[in-house]
Order: sequence, then structure tokens, then C-alpha cells
Amino acid sequence: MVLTLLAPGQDHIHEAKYRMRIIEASTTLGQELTAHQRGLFARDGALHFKRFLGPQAVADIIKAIGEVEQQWVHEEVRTVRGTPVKYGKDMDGRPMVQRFAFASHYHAVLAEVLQDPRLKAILQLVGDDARLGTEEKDGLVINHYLNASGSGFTEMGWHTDSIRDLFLGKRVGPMLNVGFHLDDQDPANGGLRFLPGTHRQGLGGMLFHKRYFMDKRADPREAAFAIEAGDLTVHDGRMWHRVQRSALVGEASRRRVMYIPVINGSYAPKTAESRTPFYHRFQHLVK
Ligand SMILES: O=C(O)CCC(=O)C(=O)O
Ligand SMILES: [Fe+2]
Repeated sequence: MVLTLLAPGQDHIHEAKYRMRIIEASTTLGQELTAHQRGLFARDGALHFKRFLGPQAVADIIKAIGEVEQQWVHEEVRTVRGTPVKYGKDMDGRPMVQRFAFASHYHAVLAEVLQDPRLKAILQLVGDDARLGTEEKDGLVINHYLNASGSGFTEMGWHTDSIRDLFLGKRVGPMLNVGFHLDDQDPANGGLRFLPGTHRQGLGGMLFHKRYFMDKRADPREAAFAIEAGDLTVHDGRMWHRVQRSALVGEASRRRVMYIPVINGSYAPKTAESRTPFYHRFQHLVK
């Protein structure tokens, strides 16, 4: 079943008159993925599991993120293993971290989330040799969006995550991004948008389907998830996606989500000596 609602598109009013597809949540995540779950992922390139984390776990994670934030603000951490940290100002004018990288190395609570045995079922989508990229790519990334005057992170233009492999001169290998959602997100107000099926587009589509990060316009074929805090999502790294700026402002627009990549193939850990990859020079386009 496909649910629909009117997209907000407040930035692009002329495009707002289409019905956005909401990808229905799949059945609960068990020890193994069901044939149906695998089928949905093969077709759409995305899956949504409700209530993977309970309210207490979400609260604990948010507290842990706050502690890491305090430490990084205090120590003026600019990059972690070569990946830039994004800063902004919170509602009260205090500095805030809006994009963390390799966060699981900075708090036991964040490391523990990644030990959850249910994540093993997700690895099956890539294969027997799949692993969580806690040391690779940008590790555990935490995005903290806020639609307010001091914020440096409100939206993100169209992109695929796999393009980074090309910039690093690597073959585009299988890659998933697993998202732990920490705030409710009514898709009518903004949040993640993606083009189902574009993970099957091949290299040409991955390179040229849209203008990377510059294009922020809604697409009539885009889909979204109806997210509650604690939900888990998975998307294929080759799939086109973007983040729609919240139609709300201030506290009600706050959206926190953590992503860990699932990868296979040769192990390519980042270290304190790692240099900033070229693709991070696009960071200034993301505000
Ligand atoms: O915030 C999201 O849900 C998606 C973020 C994203 O696409 C990214 O960090 O690459
Ligand atoms: Fe992404």
C-alpha cells in the first residue's frame, strides 16, 4: 500500500502540487530478514523499521550526543580522522555540533548502539563479508538539523552516498546507510526524500541524474518515510536522496539522525593522520 500526502515544497511553490509517496514501514526486524523485506529493498533501495529503539534508549543517545558535543565545542575539534565537523548556533545562541563523524569512538553509549545483534540481519543485504564501517568512510555520522537563524545545517541537496567511492578512486562497491532516527519527522514538514529504484540506475545515472548537492528541488517521483523517534531506516548508497528543510522553525524543526555505513571488500580505516577527502570540499554547499 502506498500512502500519499501533499508535499510542502515551501521553497518551490510552483512544484508543490504533487502527491508524495510515503514508503510504508516494513514488518519488525528479526534475526533474519524475511523474503518480503529483501524484496522491498531490492525494489525500492530503502527499508523502514518502526521502534527499533525505545524511548529510554533514544533519551540516552541524545544525552550522550550532548556530552560529546560539549567536549568537541570545548576542545574546538575541527576534523575527526580527516572529516570536517560542522558547527552552528543553537536556539540559545550557544555553539552546537551539527555534523559529527566517527562519533562511536567518543562515547560508550554510542558504541553500544552499534553492538545491537539485530543489525546483523541488515548486513545480510550486502552479504556474508559485510561489516559496519565504524572506522571507515565517516564512521558513525550524526546529523543535527535545526531551522533557526544561527543554524548551519537545515537541508541537503540531492546526492548519492556512493559517489564518495569514486572521489576516492575506488570501485563503487555495495554500501548501505543505516539510520537511527532520534526525533519524530512528519514528512509533510520535511526530512529525508529519496527516489525509489535509483539504486539500480548504473554508473551514468549515479553521476548525472541530478546536479550533486546544488539541486535542492522537490521531485515528483520522490518518496519519504513517516518517522517516529526510535525508528531505523536503511538506504542503498547508490540511491539518490536529499533532505527537505523543515517547514517548521525553531525547536519544532530539530531533527537528529545517526548513520552508520554497511560495507564489504578491502578494509580502509581512517586514522588521526587521514587527510580530508576532496568530496568534503562540497561541505560549504550544505547549509
Ligand atoms: O539526514 C538524513 O536523513 C540524510 C543525510 C545524508 O544524506 C547524508 O548525511 O549523507
Ligand atoms: Fe546521504
